[in-house]
Amino acid sequence: MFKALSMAATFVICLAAAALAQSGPITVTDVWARASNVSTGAVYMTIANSGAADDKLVAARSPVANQVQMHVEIDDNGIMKMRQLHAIDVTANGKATLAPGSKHLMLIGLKHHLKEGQTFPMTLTFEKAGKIEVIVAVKKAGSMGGMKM
Ligand SMILES: [Cu+2]
Repeated sequence: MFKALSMAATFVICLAAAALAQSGPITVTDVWARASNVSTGAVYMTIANSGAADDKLVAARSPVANQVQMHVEIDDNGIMKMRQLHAIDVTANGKATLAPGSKHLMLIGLKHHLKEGQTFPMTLTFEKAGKIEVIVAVKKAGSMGGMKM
């Protein structure tokens, strides 16, 4: 009886967590961060918009960092640089892909290192869809370094 109840509770919590990554036509999936042992980190995700109106990500924050900025990596005469964005567009019936070498959310002033296997929460704010809470999974640091501020 007790086991059945706790399993049911776990199931409900999983459903709730999955449902939270959506608001209106906006769905956020594949949210992950690169492991980091320095004061900054990068978060990647896929944002889909199934609606008929354009939307945009206008802000993000997380308890693990003092600040979260929206960045894009650009190739400046062969040197990869990061530029801050004021918003990330998610067009109607389209999607925005945040991935290494392109757009990402930059964690500035990490309060602790990000270790592979950990998770942490992040709040995304969209102009129309409002706030969406996501859980970020920390993955291996990988070999795509060379990020310069
Ligand atoms: Cu960056």
